Amino acid sequence: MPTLNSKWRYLFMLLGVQLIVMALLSREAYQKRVSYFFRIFRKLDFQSGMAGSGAAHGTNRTGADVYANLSQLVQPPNKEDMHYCPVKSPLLSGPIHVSFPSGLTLSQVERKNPLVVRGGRYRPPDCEARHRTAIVIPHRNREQHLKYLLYYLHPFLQRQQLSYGIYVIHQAGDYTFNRAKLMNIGFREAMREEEWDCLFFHDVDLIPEDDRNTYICDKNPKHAAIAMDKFGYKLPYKGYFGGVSALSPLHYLKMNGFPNNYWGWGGEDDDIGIRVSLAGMSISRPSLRIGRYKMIKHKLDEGNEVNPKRFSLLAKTQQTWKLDGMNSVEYELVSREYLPLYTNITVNIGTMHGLQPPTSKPEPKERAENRPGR
Ligand SMILES: [Mn+2]
Repeated sequence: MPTLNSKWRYLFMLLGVQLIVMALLSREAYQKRVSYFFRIFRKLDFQSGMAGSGAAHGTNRTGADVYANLSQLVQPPNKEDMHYCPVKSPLLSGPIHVSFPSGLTLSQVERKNPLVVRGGRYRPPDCEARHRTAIVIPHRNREQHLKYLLYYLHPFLQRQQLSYGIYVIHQAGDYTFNRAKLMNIGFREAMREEEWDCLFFHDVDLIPEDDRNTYICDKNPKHAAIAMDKFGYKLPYKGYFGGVSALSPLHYLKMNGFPNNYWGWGGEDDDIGIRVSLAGMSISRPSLRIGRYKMIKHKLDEGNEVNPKRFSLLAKTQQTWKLDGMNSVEYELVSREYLPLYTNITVNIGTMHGLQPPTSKPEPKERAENRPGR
């Protein structure tokens, strides 16, 4: 006859077995499913008013409000005694809380960033920045993502006391998308405006989650998006160079920029990684703890289908990198607009068959008097 005691023993044994199974599953490919269950609990936790508590737990740690402590930024009474900013910004706080509130508008982002000037430029009001960084964002039909990125990126860069500018390189028309070619164009268009000492090539859907991930260049080309939520906050493979990377103008020219011949999704980031080593450089990376990014979930875009040629192209990088890149990029500038939060550069980049005029040519919006600093 089973006593109460043996019933309990049964129950504990069952629980134990379940725990072991869970542990095994979470180690293997089922990690996603298990973390889904945990997330349900965390959501409840979040809803009961725990948002922004600053507590760090597991991989889904919450962090500070990215706008916290930016109200301290004011112009000093006399601009003559401006000193260099400190080597380490006192505004940094580590993990940033990232969520995507519906109903956010660009004018709200503008109001939250009163010190950002036309074209998406900023310099610290109270000290002379040690670094000048341009952010280059290839873009088409991702207005929602861009809005969230701007919401997070502006205060993130201000916390780092950088002098910066944001360039959105918009591919005109609906021909196949070409991310790497747009970045070559971003490099050229940004450098002709200012002597940036570092360029961050930034996917529109990746939000940095730790403000110690400084947007400055290293001695070697830097791969910054090393820990994305999409890959379980780990590097997916050793040579991965996708998402967000940082190169100085010297790095960029040394490797002849990026390839122009990757049309559609995939491969170009690996090509860029290979170029880095072919040009005799190595890849630098921040630590896994701070190179963290949240990706805004989305489906594969129309006009950005998986590129079936990507593997055969990759096999030829060694033969092609000196011929195809910054020294061969061809495009047609359609417009340059200095918007409140970024500089929008619309370009016709043609197709893999060459540079043809777009079917309907939009009116050029560029006006000389609109240009800052030239
Ligand atoms: Mn994406």
